Amino acid sequence: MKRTLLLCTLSLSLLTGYAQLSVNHLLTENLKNPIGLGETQPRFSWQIQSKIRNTRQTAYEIKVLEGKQVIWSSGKVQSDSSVHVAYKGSPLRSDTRYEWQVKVWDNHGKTSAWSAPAYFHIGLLDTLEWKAEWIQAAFNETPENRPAPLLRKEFTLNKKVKSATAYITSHGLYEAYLNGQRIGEYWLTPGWTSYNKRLQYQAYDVTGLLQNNKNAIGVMLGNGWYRSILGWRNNGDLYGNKLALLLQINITYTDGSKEIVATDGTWKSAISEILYSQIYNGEIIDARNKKEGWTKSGYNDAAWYGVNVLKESKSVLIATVNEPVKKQETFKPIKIFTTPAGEQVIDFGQNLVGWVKLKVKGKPGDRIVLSHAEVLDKKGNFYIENLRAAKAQAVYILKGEGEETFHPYFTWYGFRYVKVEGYPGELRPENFEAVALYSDMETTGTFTTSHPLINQLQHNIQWGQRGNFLDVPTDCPQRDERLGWTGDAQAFSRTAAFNMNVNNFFAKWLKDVEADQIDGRVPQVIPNVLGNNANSAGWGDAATIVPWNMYLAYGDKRILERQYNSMKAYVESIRRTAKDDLWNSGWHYGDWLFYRPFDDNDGKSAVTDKYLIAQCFYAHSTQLLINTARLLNKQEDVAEYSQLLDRIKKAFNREYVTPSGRLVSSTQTAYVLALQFDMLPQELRQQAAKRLVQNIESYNNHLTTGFLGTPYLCHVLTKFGYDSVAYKLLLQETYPSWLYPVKMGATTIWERWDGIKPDSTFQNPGMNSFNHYAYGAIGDWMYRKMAGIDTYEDGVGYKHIQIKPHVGDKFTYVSASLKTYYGTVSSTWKSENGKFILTIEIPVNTKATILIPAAEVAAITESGKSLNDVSDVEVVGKEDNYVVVKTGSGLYSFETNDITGK
Ligand code: RAM
Repeated sequence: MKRTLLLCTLSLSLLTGYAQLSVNHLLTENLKNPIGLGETQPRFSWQIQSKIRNTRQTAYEIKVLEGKQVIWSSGKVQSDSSVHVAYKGSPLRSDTRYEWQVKVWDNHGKTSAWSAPAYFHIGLLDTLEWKAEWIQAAFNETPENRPAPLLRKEFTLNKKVKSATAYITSHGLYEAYLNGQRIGEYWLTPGWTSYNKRLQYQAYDVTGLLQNNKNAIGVMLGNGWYRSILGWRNNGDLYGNKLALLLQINITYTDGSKEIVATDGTWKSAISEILYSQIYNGEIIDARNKKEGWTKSGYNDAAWYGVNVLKESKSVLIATVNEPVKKQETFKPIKIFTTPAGEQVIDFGQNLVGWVKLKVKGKPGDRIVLSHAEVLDKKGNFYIENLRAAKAQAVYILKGEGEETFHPYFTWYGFRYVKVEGYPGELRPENFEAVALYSDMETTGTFTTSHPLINQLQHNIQWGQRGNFLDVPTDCPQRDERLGWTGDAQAFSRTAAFNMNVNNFFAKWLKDVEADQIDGRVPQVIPNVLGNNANSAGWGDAATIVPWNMYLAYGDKRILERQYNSMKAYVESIRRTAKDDLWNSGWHYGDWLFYRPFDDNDGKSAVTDKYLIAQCFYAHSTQLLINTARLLNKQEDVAEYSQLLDRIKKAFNREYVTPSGRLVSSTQTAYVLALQFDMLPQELRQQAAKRLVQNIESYNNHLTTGFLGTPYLCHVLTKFGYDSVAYKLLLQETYPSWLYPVKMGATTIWERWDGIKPDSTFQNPGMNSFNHYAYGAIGDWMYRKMAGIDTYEDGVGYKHIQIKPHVGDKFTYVSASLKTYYGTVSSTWKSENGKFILTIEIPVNTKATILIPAAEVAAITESGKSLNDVSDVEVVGKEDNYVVVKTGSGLYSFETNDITGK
């Protein structure tokens, strides 16, 4: 009796638990509890949990508190918005922490409790609030001898501290300590922006690091992007030739009084153990020069140098928008071996970006040299030719007192293998660890299938992203390059937004795109350190494509509002050069690194006319500008650019298309771009798609596209009903293909389709990165078409989700998930014993249109019930080989006969 009662109560509470509505995962400006925001109207997002299907928010209420006092209440707002809801209260104050909570009402008549509080902290909104002065170490340097400076200061606090925030930035990179403890977990701060125009500061809550009475702060500076050599013309000091620090700690005492500790002329400076630091070449650290205890109080700095105070405007200072770089995965050696050439090499099993931390015991002055490589050559020797001029070394000189630990501070390497020279004693795995560094973005996507090679491809795409999202989107993280190439960024941006939350990462970078535009033209790398300001088609278009992709993926309209001028200026800059609406001048990269066999005696090179490409991108950017103008209610621009677009397409057809619909370049990229960007009149599209397929077949089902055609290749095939051809390309294992590098042992995406040739020799070392993301752009098709997860434009950011799997007959299952701002969307399809099972997860407060590959409604069940009997799934009709249904949130499992041909 008692037991039954207990069981009853249990199941009752479970039941009520199920019925509960709750809110969590609160974000401010897309970040969890951010410190130092620069926004005056930060936007809030939250997620809602309910086990009841078809749950929508009908109303919300937000309250913002300062301490215990509510400073803004939205009141109950009848709305289904739960993402990017802007603060509308009285002005927020600098250097202040606020908490916020939200509660929601749903369409089932339920009300949630108030969420647990989240907080955000506003940084220094006005440059006048910077009391700190820029300081520089006062010791002399020569261009050959530029050791990293240390800067320190002791101070006394006589009252009890309630809260304290440190605001820090630098010319160069900084690493700061308070009372012997590292401030924060970020690396390579303040990150990379177009420093002369925009310099980020970071804010840290240092309340817990301060001590009663005596305190000491110490900061080390490194050359970083500020004055390392960047580009390949031996250009250093691109932003200035002296490192400097700007730091202040804003302290509030428990009695309400305030104090600021800041950089000024009273600080001291010294030479650190980092004798040399360059991004490309690496670092030299001499532990004998370590100043033990320099970040603690009581250290004797009598022999230290003073500092120079720099008079410089602080108007370029901005708050940090994106997630700074952090240490991420770590790797232990999978193999330590001697190469045929006699080198001692460690294999970490993964091509990654970061550095190696090592432990060692030795004699004073022992010198260890670590060299970094991505690959071994044909014979198994350490291969560094593709690093070009980058030395990519870490040199450690031992102090010789017990066990010592070394790692670099202000540089990074792209590597899988490390050659070790001069290490005293045997190389043991426990003494070496590789640490991956990248911007601390949330991992949002998963993608797995029944096909191991495709899973490895996905792994490689993710690692291509991890290795190249180091504060700015870069290309080659290993050689003397590491630049923010715009073309690569736009090509990969949509894939990137599946794997990780790149919303703020790109929001920040796009501001640098705008800052570096010249008369609207977009330089080829951002920040622009090459000084090249010519528009190259497909590169400059990052200015329109990336904001639009961020809008689609995250529903972030503010990015479009803020980039509108930049987008428009870019289109206008092309318009100014175009003649009769044709963009047929200037230098262009074209379909970079397309298929080009060395012995091209039968015309197999896939050369696409560069101006044909340019015209396609001109149209595409204009289209995105029109879309944006429409959203932002700029009707005049909509009209103006719609007419322009019409003329651009007409000019394209006049110049590049024969009357029967053949393009002057008979390449895959030409047809792909023309079809993807709707360049051809409706009646010529299907035949063009057919020509594309014929072209692919003429290469025996191989792709021949470069950076610009590749992202859209499979999309175009799918759009025109050629899924099976798209799958053939995807699964192609011989060069050129996505799986060829996988078969050759790649752990990342390569810059070239044949970085390593079938005979194990290398492509031209002048340009052969093994960690590049451009060709990884196939990831977008894998998520959107194979797994079928997409967002509709009438509900961007996955407010209105599409699930439409395109089933490939070589797969028995494909499973993908995506953490959206609303919650997790997932789609898994399985083909099992003649049955097709589609399992789907749709987050609360979104709706979904699901296309189930099935011949008829009657053949489908959902969670075991005939679909016709499921009241909360609305059958809409049929579309091609799909039954179309509409649902709201919840878990759904559809089953039907397998009509997919397996
Ligand atoms: C090389 C790289 C880079 C590309 C440029 C044009 O530097 O391949 O990714 O954008 O060329």
